[in-house]
Order: sequence, then structure tokens, then C-alpha cells
Amino acid sequence: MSNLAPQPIYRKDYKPSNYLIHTTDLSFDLRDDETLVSSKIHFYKNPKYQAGDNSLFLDGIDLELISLVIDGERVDYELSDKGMQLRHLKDEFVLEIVNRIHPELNTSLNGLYQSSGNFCTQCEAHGFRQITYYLDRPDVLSVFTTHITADKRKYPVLLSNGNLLTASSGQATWHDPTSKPCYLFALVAGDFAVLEDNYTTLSGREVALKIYVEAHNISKTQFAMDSLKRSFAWDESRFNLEYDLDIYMIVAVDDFNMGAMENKGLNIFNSTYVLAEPKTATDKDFINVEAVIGHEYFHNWTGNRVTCKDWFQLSLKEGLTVFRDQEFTSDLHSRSIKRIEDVNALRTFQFAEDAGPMQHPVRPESYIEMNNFYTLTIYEKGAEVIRMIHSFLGETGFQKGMKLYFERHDGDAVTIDDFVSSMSDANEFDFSQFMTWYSQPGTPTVSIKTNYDEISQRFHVEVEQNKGHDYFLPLNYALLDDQGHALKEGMLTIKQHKESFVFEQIKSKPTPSWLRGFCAPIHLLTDLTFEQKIFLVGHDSDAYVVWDSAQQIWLSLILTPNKAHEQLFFNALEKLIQTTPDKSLVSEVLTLPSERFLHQQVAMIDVFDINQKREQMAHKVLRRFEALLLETYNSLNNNQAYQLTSSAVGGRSLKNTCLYYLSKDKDSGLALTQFEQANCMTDQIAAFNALITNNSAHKDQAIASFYQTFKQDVQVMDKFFAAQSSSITSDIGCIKSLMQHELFSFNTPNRLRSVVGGFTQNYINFHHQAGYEFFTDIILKLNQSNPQIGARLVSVYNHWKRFTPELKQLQKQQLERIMQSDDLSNDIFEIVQAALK
Ligand code: B3K
Ligand code: ZN
Repeated sequence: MSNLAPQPIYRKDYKPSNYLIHTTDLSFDLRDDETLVSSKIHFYKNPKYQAGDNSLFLDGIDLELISLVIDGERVDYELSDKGMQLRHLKDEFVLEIVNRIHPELNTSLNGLYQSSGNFCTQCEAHGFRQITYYLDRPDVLSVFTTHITADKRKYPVLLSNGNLLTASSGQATWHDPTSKPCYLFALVAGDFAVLEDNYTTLSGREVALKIYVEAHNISKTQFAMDSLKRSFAWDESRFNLEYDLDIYMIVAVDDFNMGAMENKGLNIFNSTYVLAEPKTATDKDFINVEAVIGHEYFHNWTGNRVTCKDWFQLSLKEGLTVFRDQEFTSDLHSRSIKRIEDVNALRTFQFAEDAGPMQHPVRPESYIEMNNFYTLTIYEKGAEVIRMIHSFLGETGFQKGMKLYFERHDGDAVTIDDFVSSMSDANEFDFSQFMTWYSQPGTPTVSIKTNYDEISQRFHVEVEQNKGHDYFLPLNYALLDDQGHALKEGMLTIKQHKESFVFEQIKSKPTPSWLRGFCAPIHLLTDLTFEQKIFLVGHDSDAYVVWDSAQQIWLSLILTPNKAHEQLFFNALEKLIQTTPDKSLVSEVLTLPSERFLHQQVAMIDVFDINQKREQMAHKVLRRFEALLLETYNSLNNNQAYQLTSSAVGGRSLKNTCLYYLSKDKDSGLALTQFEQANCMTDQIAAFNALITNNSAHKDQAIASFYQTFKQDVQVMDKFFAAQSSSITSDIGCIKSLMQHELFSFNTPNRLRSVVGGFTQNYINFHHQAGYEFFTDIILKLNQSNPQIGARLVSVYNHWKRFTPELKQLQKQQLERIMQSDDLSNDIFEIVQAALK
């Protein structure tokens, strides 16, 4: 590493730009071996910021400047590896630049690059500066006109934001009438097929809807189109928000660092979140496609029309938009299952992030590489914070707040405070104490102690927060009688470090149900007994509490086996399987906590011990329930025509949970039969996983047949690779041969994530010296080709200090090895230095 360590950027250093931009005219000449970018930018002095001299720094990275004039005249400038300094400028002027870039060589997948031979862009957060010199910051908005020239045979489709002004062969000009920051700029040029439809908004605007994909994928786009129309309709009915342009385009590309990007009027998607048909996509894939299509669409208001003043406010758009997409999925599918899945992901991944070296507040104070802050904390914890605001205000109050937010800020770049003030002012609700949720990192712990006094018929509750904390939070509860009926239910408002509540006229000792719906992102410690938790599993009407109580029981039985408790719990499970109509819920309850989650619950991570203990529990479930699991499996294995209804999804989910257990001990033949006869990917991949993970005699046959059937399908092949690389039956030799496979591609993030990301989840084979060394070599290669993906992957070492001494030492050595390497990218440097601290 060089001596000059990268320096953080601080939120406190924010200054408005001294210049703003009226219009940005861009012209792209796309060629095989270079692209010429010409820009004509009309600058004017920021009327709100007249201080300072008339100089301007324009961001620019990896650009070759060809020419520059201001108002038609040559001027002096200084170039550095970060951009261009201009001085002695007029208050208003037009800058014209021509520069050269090389999208054909761009493997970072930021800025302008190629995917499957087509051109596309990714500009958030700082990609535009890899296209041309510009004020690459979200609070400088302008009107863009984009002219594209390209070889018409190779690139018949030429797209950019807004409306098409003119098009002739090999040329197109687009004009976006809405002012936007450059991170929302997009350009696409390529050979695509298109699925077209239209939507009429509430106020009667006719919007043309277009989904562009590579021609061979066109048959897999109908679900995405239907999801898009559902997104338009849902945002109108639930949020009273309409779309504002005459065209909405989605382009799917195979090479993409993230899920998708909400560029104004021209979303660019990782093809995984567009393409779906039952034969190749699982139920979860379908629901994810719909959620991501919704998420990007919802950004049009929460993100695009009202954007962020600086990148520290990222959760302003992301937390809010995740909350909106969660509600979208909940309104369209099973609300309770969506909540359980989201909470499970939050507690498994975000809680770990919040307890690790990269912990940061929902509004961070500094960053080295902004791309490292597209985190679970910004997105998922950010959404939980919005959910708490929603809990305090209720749906009507929340919508009043949203209305005021748009009245005040439509067209602006604003802060999280502006959002919360709108919520506060519209409802006369004081959120000042609530702001700790945005400023304080870490997951709060809340303890509850109760006492029932039979004589006075009072139920006393004491709620205490950790270490002097006084988070402001909602606490949903119910007090249940011995039939599970709620004697009292509601929301307690917690504001102080320690609070007491008394419930009067409680005729017998109740079982409390706490944190219903997981109404706050906290660790909750209660004084519930084992028996009470079992009671909640069998009786609570709140699905989250049912699931969470079962999770707590699984956890204790896996980590500290107890025969008597196990019997009690298994009896309750038996009843649950036999009587609960919601198959998805039964499936969730029957699913053991993941290894990843278990790792968080122990003082020191012994990967092998945890793997073994969890496997032992799976075998105990099988021994106790074999007959019932088989009966349930058979009753659900009906091969009905594929439907995505909650009941059909629940049926498949429970069936495949049964299959998981039934395939544990022996080759029952069930998995092979299901694999051969499956009519949808949900069943196919579940059977494939069962065959691979349990070293079935049919494993090789399954691999060969799966490959033959699906080798043309990129999304299915990602599953094929991930299933193998994450299986404990695949050692490092297998991973190396997967990387030699003809379909492996190092520069395609989805494929790399499926093989290398999968390997890091292969707890038996990843965690030893050779596994770590092999992985670190990959990180060092990514440091050159795609540091953003490298930084994501290297985070697996973040928890090294919590492992058993030998593994801890080995991981530390790898982190040091990375730190010592030359030319470390900011992305990887930031993660590794935080881990080593
Ligand atoms: N806003 C984009 C993410 C951009 C990622 C930058 N590294 C997708 C989304 O959240 O909708
Ligand atoms: Zn988003």
C-alpha cells in the first residue's frame, strides 16, 4: 500500500456548490475501441452561495481530455487524478468539453461499460465522473439532453432518460424535461427485444411501458411487466402518487453490481430481477422481481423527485423506498410471512453489521468509499426506522406527513431532518428524541421484567434499556389469557431509560406477547419461561411472535440440548403442523435458525461445532416426525399447475421444508423423484439442493442432468453454481473446478457471487488456511477489476475476532496480507482497515 492512506469525507464538511447547472447537453459517439463524450454545460453562480472566488472543481476519473472551451474560448485548467480545477470564471458561462473513455475495457461496472456487448451505465453514487467532467453530487440538478451515435447494426436500440426527440438510423436524441442530478443519468445502446404495454394514470396520462432484454429472454418478461403495472397502481392507491413522464423503460443486463438502478424513466436492472417464469424462477425469485420492480418505480417519488442533499442522507431515499416496497409486497402477498422474512434477514445480517467493524448510524458521519455504504443499515434498518414513524402516526398520519413532504420538497435535494420535520409538522408529533435512531450505531437492547399480583389483580411491567440508552420506540404488546385470547393489547411508548407500566384488572396471570410484528429493531430480553414461549408458539395470533418464540426455542435446544424441553417443544410442533392452516407459517416455524444466525448467538464462533449441533437437531426432528413429515409432504406434493397465490407458495414452502428433513438420513428417493418430475424451479432447486447437500448416490447424475436442461439459462446456472459451492460436500477442489467451468465468468458479478460468495457460506470447507488463501487471491484480483464487488466479498472477514483462536489468527493474516498489497482500492481499503482496527 502507498503511504498516502485514503482520507474520509465528513458529513460536517458539506458546503453547497458555488455553481449550479441549468442544462447539460451530452453527445456520445460509441465506437468499438473508444467512446467520445462531448458535453455542453450551462453553469450559473448559486444565488444562495455567493461566497468564495469564482473557481470550480469538476469531478473526473480515468478520463482523457481532448478539448475544453468556455463560451467558445480556450481557458487554463489544472488536471489531477480526481478531476479538473477551473478558476476566474464568470457568474454564468457555457463549458464545452470533449473527452475519451473506454467502456469496452471497463470491468468496474461503474460509469459507462459494456455487458454482453451492449452499452449501459451505472452512475450512482459516483459513476458519472467516469463519463465526463462534472459536478458529480446529488444536490446539483439540471435538465439533460442526450445525443447518441452508434453503429446501427450492432446497436439498433439507443436509449436515454426522458422523451425521444429524434431518431434516425444509428442516432437518437433524448430530452429529459425534469431536472435531475447526474447520478440518475442513464444511457443504453444495444441489440434488444422489447415487451411493450401501457398504463393510464389516475389523472389520465398515457404512459408507454417498455422492457428491453436480450432477444432470447423475451418470453420471460411478462411477470415483470405485470409487476410494473401493479407498482403504478399501488403507488396511486396507497400513496396517491402518480408517474410524471410519458414513457417508462426498463433494461435488463447480465453484468450489474447491484440489483437495479432507478435512473429517471430508464431503469437499468440486473437481469435476475426482471426475468421470471415458473420453470426457471422460484417463488422467492418471483416475489423479489416484483419487489425490485416496485422499489425502483417507487424511487421516482422517493429518490428522484425528492433526492438527497448529500450521500450521508442516502437512507432518506433508500430506507423510505424499502419501507414502501415492503408494504407493496405485504399488501399483495402474505403480510405476516413478508414480515418474518424481513425480520429474519435483518437480525441475521444487519444486526451482525451493526455489531461489527463497519457499524455505522443510519445517517453516517463519514465515508471513504460511498459504495461501501449501500448497506443493510442504510436500507433495512433505515426502513425499520420509517416503520416506527409509521407505527407512531398510523397510516393516516403517515400519509399526511408524506403529503407535506412532497408539498415542501418536490424537485429538491433534501435531508433526513427535512423528512422527519414533515412527519412531525403534519401531525404535531415531536420526533426530536427519535433522531437517535439516525445518529446512533448499534442495535439497542431492551429488557422487560414482569410481576403479577394476584391480590390486586395487577400486572406490573418494567422496561429497561441498555447502558444509559433512551431510545424512543413503540412496543406493541398483548396480554393473553390461558386460551390465547388478548385481555389487553396495544402499543406502549418507550421514551426513557427505564419505564414502568401497570395493567389493572387482570384476573389471572397472563402470558405477555411482546414486540408484536417486530415493531422496533432491537434485541429484546424478556422473563418469559420456556413453557410460556411454547404457549406463544401454539396460541399467539401474531405470526411474528409465533415464529420468534420458536426461533428462541430452537436456539436454546441447538446450543444447549435439553431432553425435557425438546419433548415439550416437539409436542407443540406436532400440533402446529397438524392444525395450522397457514402452511408458510408452519414452514417458517419448522425451519432451524441459520448457521449465520447461530454464529451471532455464541461468544466464540466454532463453525464446525455449530454446523454439527444444527445437523444433530435436524436429525432429531427427522427421527421424531418422520411419519408426519412424509404424510405432510405427500399431501402437498400435488403437482398442480403453477400459481403464485399465498396458499400455493405456502404449500410448496412447507413441502420443501419436509423434503429437507426427509432427505437428511438416507436416500429416500423422494428428492430424486421430485427433481425428475418438478414442474417449477421452486421444487426443482429444493430437490437439487437435497441431492447435493446430502451426498446422495444420485448427486452426480443430478448435476449432469440439471446442467443439460438449463445450461442456456443464466439465472438457473447461477443457482446451479451457488448450490454446489455452498454445499458442505464441496471442498476447495470442487470450488476450483467450478471456477474452471466453461460457464464461469470472473467479470460477471452474479456468477462470481454464486461461486465465490457461495463458497464463503460453505462453513465446513471455507474455514481453513487453504480456503482463506484461495479467497484472498480472488479479492486481490477483484481489487484491480471490480473493487466494489471485492469490498462486498471481503467483508466476510469482518467478524474474524469472534472465531476460535486458530481461525481468528488465520483470518487476521489474510487481512494483513490484503492491507500490504500495492494499489489497494478505496473500497477494499476501507473495509479491511476497519476490520483490523
Ligand atoms: N440506488 C440503487 C443503488 C445504487 C448502488 C450504488 N453502488 C439501487 C436502489 O437502491 O434502488
Ligand atoms: Zn433503492
